[in-house]
This record gives sequence, structure tokens and C-alpha cells, in this order.
Amino acid sequence: REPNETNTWLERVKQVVFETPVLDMHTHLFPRRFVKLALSGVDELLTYHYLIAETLRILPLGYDEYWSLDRERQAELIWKTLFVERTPVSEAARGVITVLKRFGLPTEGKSLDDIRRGWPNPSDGDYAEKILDLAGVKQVVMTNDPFDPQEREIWLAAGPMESYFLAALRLDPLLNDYQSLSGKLNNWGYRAGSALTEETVAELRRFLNEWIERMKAVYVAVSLPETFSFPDSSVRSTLLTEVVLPVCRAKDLPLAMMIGVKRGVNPALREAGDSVGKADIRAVERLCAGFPHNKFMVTMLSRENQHELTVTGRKFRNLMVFGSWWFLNNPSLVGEITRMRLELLGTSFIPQHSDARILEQLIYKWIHSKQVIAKVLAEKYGDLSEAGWPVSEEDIRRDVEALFAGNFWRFKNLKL
Ligand code: RAT
Ligand code: ZN
Repeated sequence: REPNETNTWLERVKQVVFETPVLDMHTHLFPRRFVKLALSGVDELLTYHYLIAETLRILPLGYDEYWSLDRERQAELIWKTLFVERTPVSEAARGVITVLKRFGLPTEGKSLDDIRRGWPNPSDGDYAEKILDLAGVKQVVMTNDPFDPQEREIWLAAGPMESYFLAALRLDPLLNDYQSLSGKLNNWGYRAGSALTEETVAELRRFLNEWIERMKAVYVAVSLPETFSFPDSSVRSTLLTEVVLPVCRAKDLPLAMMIGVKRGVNPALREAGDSVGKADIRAVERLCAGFPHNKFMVTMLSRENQHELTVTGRKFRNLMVFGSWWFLNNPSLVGEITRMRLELLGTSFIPQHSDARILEQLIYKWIHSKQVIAKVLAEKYGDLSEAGWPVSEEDIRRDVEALFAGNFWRFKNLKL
């Protein structure tokens, strides 16, 4: 192929990719009335846990000393360490620059005060809509923890949700730490004991059903360690079989499993202290095969799991492969993983979610991902057209719409 032909594909695809609205299927964002849970602004952006980990590698400061500082001071240290004294080449650091650029704020002056002063006013009524617009995102799915007392109170008091925030019922405390939960559940009026008796199972199902209804959850979710196995003799296995999967099936809701996180490898780093481990794909195979009327959306954290997860996607219609998660959300890996998935699954997967925790991150996470996804798609359309298929503008639009939103909704609404 002539180089200019490749460029033409890239231009055509990029235009569609940047025009197609995204359903961001996993974030940690909240609407403003969730108060402290709704993070935004430059100090939050700088104290993102990905950047904390990068800074504390370098800073001649004890972990505890860092944590004892207030948010502004932490942000100043991160800015000085990663952006003034070094070049912000890491993906998370470059992300901050992409956001500044989109806001028309100075990056070269290196003054955090100038940036703070120029930051758009987050208390403008339509601030969130503006950020979503800049990111090309139509709706985001939150991560909603019904066991978190702060979040729970807001849900119990709240009226209807903004249409661009969708809920996902996140069950990490239930599935990863059940023993410390039963007391809490008792206080909230559920007769859930530490042994999984018939009554406890019924009460846990009641709890899930009520929260799915209250939140209007679009799926149920859990993150799982790299040691996750299924089936086995664990409480988690029983809870999946007896509680979570029957409820999901009755409600036709997918269970999203994010597999391969090793929590607290360095506890002194707090939320920045989690790591990655290779997980056993057989757990996914057994769930998909053993529960053909349940739907599973799966992402895995280790690079080493990506090929077998993609192949497993070919074997099960009740498995939706999604995202380049966390330590994989880097251009080199998003490119590699998306290319492999297109080659093995066609367009029947969900290439990315943002995992944004701070509202403005939507801007960089989606711009960066879209640049890579467009490149890979353009390469594939180029190869296909060389093979003899006339790829039309409509083909491109249909494919990108499926990847960015359609596949999610089709799978969510699928009845098995
Ligand atoms: O990517 C992240 O921000 C992680 O800290 C986790 O939130 C992870 O995505 C998760 O949902 O557990
Ligand atoms: Zn997440």
C-alpha cells in the first residue's frame, strides 16, 4: 500500500471515531449530588492514584508524610516532581497535559497556580455535560457500592438519576469479604448470618433485588483477585451460584467480572498499592459453560491473560469481552489488545472503558483511546480493502457505533 492510502484510511476512520458517541461502561464517576464521591478539578486530577504511585517512587518523603499533607500540597508535590523536574511521558502524566490543552490552559509555563486560576468553574450547572461533550461521551456507568454507608445514604435519599449517569451494582464486599459483612446487613434489617443457610441466601437475594431496583442497575459487577477459581469450596463460589447468578438471571442482567487484581501489594501506598497477577481462565470457561442462561462481561488485568480471554470469547455467546483495564490502558497495550480482538472476534467486543475517577479524566482517557482504536481500525480496513472488500463509510459508522455503544446495549438486552 502507498503511504498516502494509509493516511486516507486513518483520516476517514478518525473522523468517525471522534464523532461517534461513547457509552463508557465502567467509571468511578458520580453526579454532583453524591458530594464527596463526585471528584473533579485540577488537584484531584493531579492526585490520581496512578500519579501518586509514579511520584512516590521518586519523592524523598516517607509514605506517611505524603498522606499527612492536605490535597493541595499533595498536588503541588506531584506537579513539581512529575511535570516540573521531569518530562511527563507516562500515560497518566500525559493525560493531564491533554486535559490542560483541551481547556486552553498553559502547559509550558509550569505554574500550577496559573492552571488553578484558569480552570473552568465546576459549579456551573452544566459542567458535567460540558466535560462529557468534550470527551465525546454520551453516558457513563458508575461503580455503585451498596455497602458503602456514605453512598447508601445518598441513594436512600435521592430522587431520579441524571440520564447520562447509569448505575452498576458493585459487589466486591459481598464476594471478596463476606464474613465482615453480615453484621452490617443485620443492622440494615436483613437476616443474613455468617453461614450460608437457606434463610441467609434468601435474604441476600432480597438485598440484591432491592438495590438493583433502587439503582436501576444496568449490570452487576465485581473485581476479583488473580487467585479467582470457580467452582471451589469457597464462600465466594457458593455466593455466586446461590445468590448472584440466580438474581442476575432472573433480572436478565450481565455480571461484569474484572479479574486479576492483587490488592494491597504495598499497603503503605493505600489506593495506589494494588497490583496485577495472571489469573486462571478456566474459571471464566466454567462459568460461561455452566451458566448458559447467564451473561458475563469480562476484562482481565494481566497482559498474559489477553489471548486466552479473546479465544474464550469465540466459544461463548454469553461472554462479552471488554476494556483494556488499568495497567493495560496504555497506547502500546490498547493497540496490541484491540488488534488481536478484531482479528479473533471481528467487531463483537467492547474495546474500552475509561475507569475515570475524576470527571475531567474522561477527556484524556477517551481522546487517547480513540487515537489508538482509530489507528488499528484503519489498518484493518486497509488490509480488508486490499483483500477485495469495498469498505464504505456506512460500514465504518456501523462498526464504530457497535464498538462504542451498540455491543453493550445488545448484550445487556440479550435474552438467553
Ligand atoms: O483503575 C482503577 O482506578 C483501579 O483503582 C480500580 O478502580 C479498578 O478499576 C476497579 O474498578 O477495581
Ligand atoms: Zn475501576
